[in-house]
Amino acid sequence: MIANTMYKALRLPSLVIITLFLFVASCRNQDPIQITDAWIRAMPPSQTMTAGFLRIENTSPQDNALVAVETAMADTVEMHEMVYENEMMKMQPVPRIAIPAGQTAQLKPGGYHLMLFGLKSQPAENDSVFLTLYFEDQSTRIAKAFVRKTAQQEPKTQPAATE
Ligand SMILES: [Cu+2]
Repeated sequence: MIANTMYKALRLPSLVIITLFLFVASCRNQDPIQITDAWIRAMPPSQTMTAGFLRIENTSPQDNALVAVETAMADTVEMHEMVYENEMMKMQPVPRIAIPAGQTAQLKPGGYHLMLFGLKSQPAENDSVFLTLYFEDQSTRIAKAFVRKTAQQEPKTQPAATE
């Protein structure tokens, strides 16, 4: 009887502690940098370069920026922006792509994008490629990008799926 009462007395606080622990653990697992929709444009075999796109959400209260990208499948990766100059759209390298606190940087056709130069192999459609992303806060992420011919259609009625 005494043992049973003690057991009951112990049980409630330990449940609370476990719940708190799980809550803290789940907060810690939530990466403030969320990368979604990473893809590389499939190119004809004669091409030695291609473009890459992704969405980077910064859920933290600190500003951040993408400062460099690497992949094993290309000699170099540059970050580019599109600018309108002399009545023409042209692209040029940028040293960083800002991701302000609470905002999302969109790398997409017609805007910011990655350029992969010196492809070591020709990525086939539906292959996946790993990109190493370097951020201004000294952190690094690995993103899995799928090889596609065109941007995936944005769902009109539902929010985009997150990984
Ligand atoms: Cu470019």
